Amino acid sequence: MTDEIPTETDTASGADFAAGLVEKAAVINETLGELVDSRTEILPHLRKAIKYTLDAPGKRVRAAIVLWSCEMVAGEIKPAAKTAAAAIEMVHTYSLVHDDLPAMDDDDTRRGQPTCHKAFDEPTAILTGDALLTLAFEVLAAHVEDPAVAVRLIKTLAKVAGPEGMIAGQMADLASENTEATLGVLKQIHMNKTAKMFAGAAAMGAVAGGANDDEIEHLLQFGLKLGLVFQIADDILDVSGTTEQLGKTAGKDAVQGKVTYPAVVGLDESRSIAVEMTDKAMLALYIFGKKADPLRGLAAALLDRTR
Ligand code: GRG
Repeated sequence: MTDEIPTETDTASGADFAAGLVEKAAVINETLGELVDSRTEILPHLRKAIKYTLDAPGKRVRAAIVLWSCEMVAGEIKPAAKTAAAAIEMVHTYSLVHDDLPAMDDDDTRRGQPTCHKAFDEPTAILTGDALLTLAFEVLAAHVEDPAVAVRLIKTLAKVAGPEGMIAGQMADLASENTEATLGVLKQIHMNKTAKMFAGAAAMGAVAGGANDDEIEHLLQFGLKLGLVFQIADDILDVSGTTEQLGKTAGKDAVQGKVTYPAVVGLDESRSIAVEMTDKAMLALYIFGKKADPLRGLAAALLDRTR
């Protein structure tokens, strides 16, 4: 271990990061395919909808963080990390399917294709989300060999995705539409809605890799900061990106009166806050030294992402 704080030149290049993400996404897609295919009693219509949503080209960022985090602490991707990566991708995908429903954000496009309720119907989309959410916890219970690791992974995922995490954020996000939220309230919403899932991903990878409590805590802090940057970038892209580029409807936040960073502090200040948060994310990695370079590359790339 080293207490040296790496400089920008120590981080992986954008090309390294992109190649790393492609490699991780292949592992995640294969694991997701195996896990769903091995559940032979899923009815054909539901299976079709599950595969439709899971096979769509999501970026797999949260799942990749699980794998990078495990690789960093253990020197390899442990089987438990593959299961954990698939589980968090299932929970994330469920949240997108439900978020797109008419009762929530009412969207037609997701991951570059018609949303689940448009391609199928609303009851199927509700049940697809329910199925992905429950399957995530079943695979962790069934496939993680060490029961203590399985319980810790289940607890972490439930905490960050549940009523004190993503669901709290979604609830507050809906309640804040067309209100004048302060920066503090906005940060709280983004922390819960988005950042905690990133923190959970980083912590789950660490748990799967056998990290100690101090390492897990640093990775949780890294994930929180990174997740906030990811959401600020999302808010900025909603203003500056196109629907084709994003694979989802651009410009919706303003139409729906969403509380976002650009709406509250403007585009320039949003970018400054994202840069500052990225620095804080990098700082949380200092205890890992050079081994954290892939996560540093990820943090640098998320700051400048275009989709
Ligand atoms: C419905 C319980 C429930 C929660 C919904 C995820 C979410 C909470 C809402 C979706 C809308 C939104 C802007 C959420 C913030 C998190 C976010 C930016 C999600 C999109 O994640 P990406 O860009 O998506 O990683 P892909 O498709 O690449 O996986």
